Amino acid sequence: MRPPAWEPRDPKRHIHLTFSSDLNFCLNYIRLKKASWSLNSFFSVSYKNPTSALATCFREGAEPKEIRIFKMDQGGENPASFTSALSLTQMGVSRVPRRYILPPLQRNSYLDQLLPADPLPMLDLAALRQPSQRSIIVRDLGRACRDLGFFQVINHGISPLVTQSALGAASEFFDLPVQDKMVHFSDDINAPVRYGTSVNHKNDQVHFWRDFLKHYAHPLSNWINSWPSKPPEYRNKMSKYAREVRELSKELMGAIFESLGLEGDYLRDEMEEGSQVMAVNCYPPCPEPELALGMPPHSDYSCLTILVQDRQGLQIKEEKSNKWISVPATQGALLVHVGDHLEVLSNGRYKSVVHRATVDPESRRLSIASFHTLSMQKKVRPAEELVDKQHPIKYKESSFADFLQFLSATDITQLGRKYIDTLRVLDHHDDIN
Ligand SMILES: O=C(O)CCC(=O)C(=O)O
Repeated sequence: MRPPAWEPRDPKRHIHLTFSSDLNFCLNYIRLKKASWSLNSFFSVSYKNPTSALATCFREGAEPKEIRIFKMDQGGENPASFTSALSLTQMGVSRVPRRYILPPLQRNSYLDQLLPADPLPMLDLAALRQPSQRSIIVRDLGRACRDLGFFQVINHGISPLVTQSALGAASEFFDLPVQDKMVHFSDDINAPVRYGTSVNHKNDQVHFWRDFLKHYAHPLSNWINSWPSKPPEYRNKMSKYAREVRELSKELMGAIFESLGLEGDYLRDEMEEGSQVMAVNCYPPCPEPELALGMPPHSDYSCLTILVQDRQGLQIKEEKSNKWISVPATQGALLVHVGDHLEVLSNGRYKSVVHRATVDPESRRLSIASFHTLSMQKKVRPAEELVDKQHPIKYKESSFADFLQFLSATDITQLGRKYIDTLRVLDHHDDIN
């Protein structure tokens, strides 16, 4: 018999869901273990198919502490495993397991919140298409990118039907049985389609209350066939949104370059060939939202990230006060983050926004973040037009591929591990704090 893929470390405290390529082996192993665990174990198999089992063992009356989902490779070897936040919620945990508990200073506390004096920028993009108003909205866009690195847009051209369908497809995906989602599970952050949890669960010291599906989205024809085939309408609904949000990103980038005084066609071809990655996020109801977060503070690697959500949960950091601002949900609005690559391109005139996702005790939240930057290997560097004696080069060049390398080697959930910090050129004027 092949050795078991995973040995419980402390069967008195731990609960396991086990995936195996060999159903009988898996079930026999658990039955065998059950006796030696000498627990009042309850044992059930939730899902079965010829190649997998999902089993639950727990002491009667005990709180589930840990759930492991296994996926073997095709030969039944190399088990990869993770704990899904959604499975924990579905099991009805009333406390978050220890691995989700943040140090007190990193929790979502009202003491760290800022109620801004002015409402967050909400830009009406209809004005971009009206020659008499364009310069005003371009100026406002520039101001939002400079002051906060964040704004919301309305009249963005994407119909509510398209955004609602995409969020509906996301919801149906997360509602699938575990084995259908596990088809897309991967530990490899370079995988073009990846179902997972937390941020980079292999590296994360503290885990985050999020399950996600990430997939590349441009050129769509290269990737769409590897997107989930279940639920059946997923590809159709998500691709409609992917196409439209990409058009919006190009329109916004054009206007933002204009606000920097760059030529109208600046990097137009490069953005046309650029990359688009979509992160479809699910933040299940969390029994102790004051102890955990859905996403840690981070900035995005992209030039721009456009986010659609079904309810409130995003917080952005106001750098001056070092406090968090909760972004109110506005029907029909899309949220836009300045990412690290735009900070680099603008040579620091615009700042990538640090943000995080909070969780709610009652409601599940869904969001779809669409990340836009140049193609995988293309280096982003400060625009020559924005570099002179008064504004010396502040950043090294970097590509999306460089970011992935950074992410695979770094636990970004630890405070102070920001990609943009690795790109800064240090000189005696530098004021990193
Ligand atoms: O869901 C959110 O509000 C934030 C998502 C996010 O930051 C991300 O996917 O990188």
